[in-house]
Amino acid sequence: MADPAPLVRTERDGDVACITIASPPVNALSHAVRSGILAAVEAADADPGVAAMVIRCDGRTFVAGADITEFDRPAQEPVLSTVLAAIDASTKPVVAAIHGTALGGGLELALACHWRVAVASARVGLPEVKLGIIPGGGGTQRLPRAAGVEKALEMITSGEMIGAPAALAAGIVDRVVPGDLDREALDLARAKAAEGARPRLRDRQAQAADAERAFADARAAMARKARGRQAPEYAIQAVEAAIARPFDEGIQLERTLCTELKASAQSRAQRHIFFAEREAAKIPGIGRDTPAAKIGRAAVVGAGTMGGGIAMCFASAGIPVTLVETSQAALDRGLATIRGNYEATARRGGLAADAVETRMARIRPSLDLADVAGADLVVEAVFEDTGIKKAVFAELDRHARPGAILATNTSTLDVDAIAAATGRPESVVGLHFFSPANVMKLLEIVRGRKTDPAVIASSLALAKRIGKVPVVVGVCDGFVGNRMLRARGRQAERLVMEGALPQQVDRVLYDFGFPMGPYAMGDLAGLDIGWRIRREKGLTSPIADRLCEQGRFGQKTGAGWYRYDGGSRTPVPDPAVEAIILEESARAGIARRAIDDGEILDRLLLPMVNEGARILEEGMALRPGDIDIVWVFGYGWPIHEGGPMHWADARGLAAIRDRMVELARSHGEDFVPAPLVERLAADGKGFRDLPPPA
Ligand code: T1G
Repeated sequence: MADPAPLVRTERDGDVACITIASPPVNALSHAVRSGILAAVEAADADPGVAAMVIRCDGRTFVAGADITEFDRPAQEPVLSTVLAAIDASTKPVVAAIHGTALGGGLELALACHWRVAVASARVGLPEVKLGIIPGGGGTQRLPRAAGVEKALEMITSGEMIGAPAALAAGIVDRVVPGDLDREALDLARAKAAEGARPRLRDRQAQAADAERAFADARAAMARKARGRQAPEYAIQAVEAAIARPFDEGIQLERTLCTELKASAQSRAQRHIFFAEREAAKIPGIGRDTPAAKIGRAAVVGAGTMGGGIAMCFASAGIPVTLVETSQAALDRGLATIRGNYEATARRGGLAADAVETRMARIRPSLDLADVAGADLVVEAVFEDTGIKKAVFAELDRHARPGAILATNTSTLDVDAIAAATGRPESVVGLHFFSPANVMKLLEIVRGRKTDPAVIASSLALAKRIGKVPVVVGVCDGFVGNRMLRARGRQAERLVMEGALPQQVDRVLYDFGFPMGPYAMGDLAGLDIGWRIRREKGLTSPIADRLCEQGRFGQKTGAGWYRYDGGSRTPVPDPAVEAIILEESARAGIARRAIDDGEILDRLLLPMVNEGARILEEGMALRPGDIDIVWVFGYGWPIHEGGPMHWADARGLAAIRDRMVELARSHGEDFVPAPLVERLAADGKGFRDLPPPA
């Protein structure tokens, strides 16, 4: 057998050594790649026939960073900093030629070079914080020296990428080239060799307009945006060292902090989410050869909160969309809300002013359902009622073109029953967006009994195009997310009946890392919907029913579980609510007791884990990681806790099972361990040990 192609090779172009990294798919810096670069740089430096070097990549991108799959193993020499030290020590100029994305260790490699040339479409960033770590190849020391402290802090703490033109303006790349990247890089290398120029970022002083203020601002921003996460604070400390200490000391500190974070539970959780997000898009039986329809035009039926938000998703992604309502007033209201949302984003600087009009122009309002005829995909977002939805689908069946995808945005109803209202159930799928649909990343793709695999493939491709994170789920009451939410909600209600107050329950979840607890969330969503559904089904919820009877529907009425004074969105605990709670506890004959935070957390989260296990047993989710993705991207489960199934694994499933058994004694069946929990715990395993779906 022929030797495999080398991951790093050197070719000579005159007196320039062109070092190419060829390690698909993203040229990650695995041990073999690091060794290859080091050997190539040292060889070129020692070769008297070489005057300069270019480092470039084959394939779709420059180096996208360290190889994340190696993080669980001890670091093996040459580590990245050893490779970069060799570039620092090089007696010949080294030019990085960047296309695609230079991320993490990839950007650090480029920053260690003497010059950086990029194509205009290239993007660069240090996304390490998104994996719960900080850069470990000198990024926290070289980026502030290249771009200044303010810019470096912004990029390193957010992890966001910037485009080549912005990188040029910031001083991160030296040239953006319109034409042949390799040619330009080679020419530059030769010219610099002739000049004898070899500027190193390590020799520069990092500049700051107002360093003290920059660090204080970064800390304040992170306290808001990354509450509970360690990595951003460590990143700030490392950047502080970039101005306060000599380069080599800064590198040392960065390395220590990065190594500590790599071993942390938070980083393990965030890496789990990185890979789970990519796994979730892989569905057995659906491959590259499954034909996915190109969505040229979409239609949305219903211009309410959900429908309007969904239409925005399409318009923002450049997909023209027909928005259908039954009355002009409803249509006008819907369009005004959409415009208001876009304008608000533009005011905050998130959107160019003319982009508001471009996007609005992509939305074609209509009062005639027959107008869905031109669409490749129709999303129904009408009132949550099976009868109404079936009637809409019967109509869609008449008007939509053959082969169009017919999607329902139902959050609870039976997608198979809705599909049966059409003569083409194979074209019907659930596309469950989360509110607000233009903001929340999660998309549950609900696969009906008869849904064609090509429709699933198209839905997955569409999700990627509109920037959503898709998870394919089966048809069951509440699908994955809301089904588990209900398990949590039952306990939230009981905790309040037994002795806790809404603000205590909410605080425990907030402290865990959720943006808000169930009571604040209920007030935000509105309590009247649940009340109406309970009445229809003949159900009661003593405290919530009384709040609704008093017209306390949540934020929109200025009062719900909390008070909202003068139109404020800040929940204020309300003695009137406490009085109702005490009365209802007494009426139910419950002697209230103090409930500690630990019990509250277990009572809320363990039933979710248990319900998640049942969802897996029933095959309603393909993998535990899919459930984690639903919770992180749809419900604000803190990413550094990795989602409910990862959280249970991290705590140890045997310990989880034991605690469930203990709680089941006094709190009933929500805590009786699901057979899957029992089985895995008995074998000393976790959800992560389940075999991949076949
Ligand atoms: N390591 C290992 N595998 C990776 C990888 C990486 N860095 N990046 C991507 N993959 C795999 C991914 O799992 C998938 O595999 C395939 O490549 C294609 O990815 C020392 C500490 C580059 C923008 O965080 O953001 O550098 O599923 O589906 O949409 O400071 O991948 O096909 O089997 O996402 O075109 C910092 C992470 C590391 C970049 C491409 N770097 N990657 O997006 O394809 S830490 C990152 C991405 C670090 C140093 C340190 C994206 C992408 P599979 P994909 P894509």
